[in-house]
Amino acid sequence: MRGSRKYKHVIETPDPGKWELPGYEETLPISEKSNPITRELDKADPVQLVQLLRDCDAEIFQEEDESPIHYERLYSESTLKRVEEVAKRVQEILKSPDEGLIVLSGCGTSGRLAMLLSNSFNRLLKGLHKTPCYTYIISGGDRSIVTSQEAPEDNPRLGAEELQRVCEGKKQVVYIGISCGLSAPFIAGQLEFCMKNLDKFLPVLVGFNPVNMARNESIEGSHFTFRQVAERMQSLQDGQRAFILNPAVGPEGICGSSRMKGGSATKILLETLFLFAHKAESNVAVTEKCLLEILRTYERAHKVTYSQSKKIAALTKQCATSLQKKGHFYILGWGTLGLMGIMDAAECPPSFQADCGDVRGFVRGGYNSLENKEGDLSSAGPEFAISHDDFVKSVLPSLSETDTVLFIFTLDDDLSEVEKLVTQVKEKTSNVHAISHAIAGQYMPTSTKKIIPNVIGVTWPILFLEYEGAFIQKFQRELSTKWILNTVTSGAHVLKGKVFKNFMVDFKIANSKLFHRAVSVLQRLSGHSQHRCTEALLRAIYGVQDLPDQIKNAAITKHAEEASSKEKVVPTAIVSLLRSCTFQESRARLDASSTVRAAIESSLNVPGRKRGAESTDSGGHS
Ligand code: F1P
Repeated sequence: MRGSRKYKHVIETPDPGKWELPGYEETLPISEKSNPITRELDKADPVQLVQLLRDCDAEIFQEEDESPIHYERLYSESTLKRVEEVAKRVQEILKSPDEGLIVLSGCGTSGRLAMLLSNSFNRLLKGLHKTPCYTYIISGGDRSIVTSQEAPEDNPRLGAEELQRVCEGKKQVVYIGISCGLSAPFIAGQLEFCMKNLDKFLPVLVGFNPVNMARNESIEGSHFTFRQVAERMQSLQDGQRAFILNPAVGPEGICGSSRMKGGSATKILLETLFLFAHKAESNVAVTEKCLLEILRTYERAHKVTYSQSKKIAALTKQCATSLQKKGHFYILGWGTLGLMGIMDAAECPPSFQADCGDVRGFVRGGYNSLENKEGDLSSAGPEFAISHDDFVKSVLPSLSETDTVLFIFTLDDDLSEVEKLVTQVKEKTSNVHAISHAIAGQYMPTSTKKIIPNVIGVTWPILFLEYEGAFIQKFQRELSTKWILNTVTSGAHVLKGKVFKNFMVDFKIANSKLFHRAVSVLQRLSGHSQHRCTEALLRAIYGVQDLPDQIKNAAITKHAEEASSKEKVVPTAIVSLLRSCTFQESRARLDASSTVRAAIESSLNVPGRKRGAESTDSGGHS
């Protein structure tokens, strides 16, 4: 395939994976398939783990091929063309910022990225003495930036109301709804609202599944499914009244974890689109070549980042050691790199049932630096304390040798401040690491080098670009940091036994998408029917062996509400299915086992159990 590549690539993208072949986990959308690259992720050592996740990330840049099912990709002509079309519409807003607005909206990681991007491009405009015209919406409001609030994701009405509120008084709105899995009801509600008001709104959907794989379960409190909404948008696309940007980027390294590739691809795709729009607005002649040049800087970021694989592996191992010893992993960042730490930490509880204190992110300047709409939220609870001062006040006194602290900065940040904080931390723990971003020719001062024992030094080539060049550099650093952190925290939880093969097996069922994912994982691991797996899951959620009709017939959001405060729900259901035992016995076995993974492994090896069920292809978006 490589010979037929149209574009000159910066990195070697993997050959097309088995996931693209007809019949591979056929009933599942790409975003929920298990990636063949990471099938043995749970048996990998830290070095292999980083290599496997690196290869998964490289798939983002893979080109469309000529296999029987060929998916549209980031570099496909059709994708690039649509990016250009949307960029033109963004330019119209940039020309009359008082009347227009560009709204980015998403749930969870997608919403956090919506904030990051809207702030970045407003800053870019302010630097040119122009009026900021970007804004963001995150389901659950600004609290969801720092912590995971998954339930509002299920509410299409909330989404539509919030969009209407944000756009009041505006004449033209480019609305960009991000849902990596083409699945969030909150976003479906907003798209539906836009399509009812096409004179004012241009709806744009961003995600990483083809439309025929969009979620097709009915949405509570509405008459449409996500797929129906996406199909209507598709029919409006010919007349350029709506757009869908949905290149395939391959399944996640950890099945369904859209914070990883989904989040990275969102950042790459939308930053490229906006940079392109801004370039054109400044009357620079823009061509497809321009788009490709921007995309290539991201490919270069992949190469530069993973050239540090050995050190990333060492940090992953250290983070895992801390978590295994019931210690903590603290991430202290400067500027938007601090936000990358907060974003990463926020996803550990829902993905791995981590305690919200296990991995925590802090940013210099706290909420002032985040520039979130609702301002200082630190009074909302201890987990909302996110400044370095908060760290010094509330964490430092109890910091110990079991904890690991990671500092993330650029060599342009105030290094005396970094050194001061490192010195304080070193009095409590020797496990101090750093990610330091430099531009070629910049060197870390000896005083800093001396006090930080383990530094992942990422050096970026100088970009001879005009004003936007500085932003591209910032975007590269953010993405690189995101890749490292996703790898480190996901990898550490794999090493902690929270993943079986490449399936999350101990995640929080906090909304309907996650409920369906749980049933699908149960089917794939046990080989049992959807009905039997759903019942096993309900027993684990409600803690009853005989399920009354009242439970069986309750809405999925009710199950999610009940499950969100419970522990080990998914593992209990898995072990009970594998051993055909009660949920109580299953729970007791899990409690006696060293890790969730070990309990599942030993249950699979029970004598007399039907082998091979774990490879059964079933479940998915109905
Ligand atoms: C939204 C999201 C993810 C998060 C988790 C739950 O997904 O909140 O960001 O990592 O998996 O769902 P999506 O709507 O962007 O697919």
